[in-house]
Amino acid sequence: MSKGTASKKADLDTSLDLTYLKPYGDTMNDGKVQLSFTLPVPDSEVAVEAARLLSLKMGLVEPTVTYHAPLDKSFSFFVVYGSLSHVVDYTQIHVDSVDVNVMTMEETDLFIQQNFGRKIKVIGASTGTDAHTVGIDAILNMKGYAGHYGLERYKMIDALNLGSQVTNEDFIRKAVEFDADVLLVSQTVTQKNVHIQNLTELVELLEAERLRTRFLLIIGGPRISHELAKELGCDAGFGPGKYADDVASFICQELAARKQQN
Ligand code: B12
Repeated sequence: MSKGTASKKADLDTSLDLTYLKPYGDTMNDGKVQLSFTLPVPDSEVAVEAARLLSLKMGLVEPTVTYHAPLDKSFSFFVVYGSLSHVVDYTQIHVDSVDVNVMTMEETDLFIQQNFGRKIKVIGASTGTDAHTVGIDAILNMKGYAGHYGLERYKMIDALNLGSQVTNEDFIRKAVEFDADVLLVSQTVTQKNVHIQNLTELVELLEAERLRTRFLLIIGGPRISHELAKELGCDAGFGPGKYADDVASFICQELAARKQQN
C-alpha cells in the first residue's frame, strides 16, 4: 500500500462518530446495506417498483433493486441495495448481558473440582408445547454444536436431557428426583408470546412449591435475552451465538459466588 493510500484511509477512519453510527459499505458513514425480501405478487416491473418504494419507506436512500426473480406464479423475490438514512447513538446503548469469564471445558471441570469437589447436576428440556430440540441439544449433547462440546461431555457435570414438549410440572418433578442444581429451559416458539406464558408458569410453579431458590434457572432460545430472563424471574438467558462453554462458565461461577455468600 502506498503512503498516500494509507493516509487517505486513516482520514476516512477518523470520521467515525459513535453517536451517529451507520452501516459501513466501502467508506465511513456511507450507510450501505443490502436486504432481501419476498412480495406476495408475481415478478413484474410493477413488483420491482413496489420493492423500490417499500425500500424508500424503510429509510433507504437511492435504493436499487439489484436482483429479482419469480418464486412461483404469485410470489417474487428481491435483493435491494441502498444507503440507510437512519443512525443510532452507539454510546447510549445499554444491553443487560451475562457477565462471565468464559472458560474452556477443561478449565470449567477443574474449577468445579476445586470449588465443589463433586459433579454439578444439570437438567434440561424444551418445555410446554415446544417441539424444537436442536437448541437444547446444542447445549447438552456430548457432540455439541458448532465446535463447542455440550455439557454431557464435561467430566464434572452430570447432565440429563429430557427432550421436548415436557410439561412444567413434569420438569419440576424430574428436577427434584434428579436432585438438580441447575434447570435449563429452551423456548423456540414465540408466537402469541407462548414462551412468556410458559416461562411465567414455570417460575410461578417453582415459587408455589418453594423451590425457586433451590435451582439456578437458565433459559435460552433464538429470541431469549438475558434481560428478558431477568424480567421473567430467571437467573440468566442465552440466545443465538451462545454455546455450552458460555453456559457452563456461568453455572460454575454463579454457583461458586452463591456458595461464598451462604
Ligand atoms: C428445525 C425447525 C423445526 C423442526 C424442529 C425439529 C427439532 N427436533 O428440533 C420442526 C419441523 C419439528 C419444527 C416445527 C415447528 N416450527 Co420450527 N423451525 C425449525 C428451524 C428451521 C430451525 C430451528 C433450529 O433448529 N435452530 C438451530 C438451533 C441450534 O438454534 P437455537 O434454537 O436458536 O439455539 C441456540 C441458542 O438460541 C441457544 N439456546 C437454545 N435453547 C437454549 C436453551 C438453553 C438453556 C440455553 C442456555 C441456550 C439455548 O443455544 C443454541 C446454540 O447457540 C426454525 C427456523 C430457523 N431457521 O431458525 C423454525 C422455526 C423456529 N419454527 C417455527 C415454527 C412456527 C414451527 C411450528 C409452530 C410450525 C407449525 N405451524 O407447525 C412447529 C412447532 C411445533 C411445536 N409444537 O413446537 C418458527 C418459529 C416462529 C416463532 N417466532 O414462534 C421458525 C422460526 C420458522 C419461521 N421462520 O417461521 N420446526
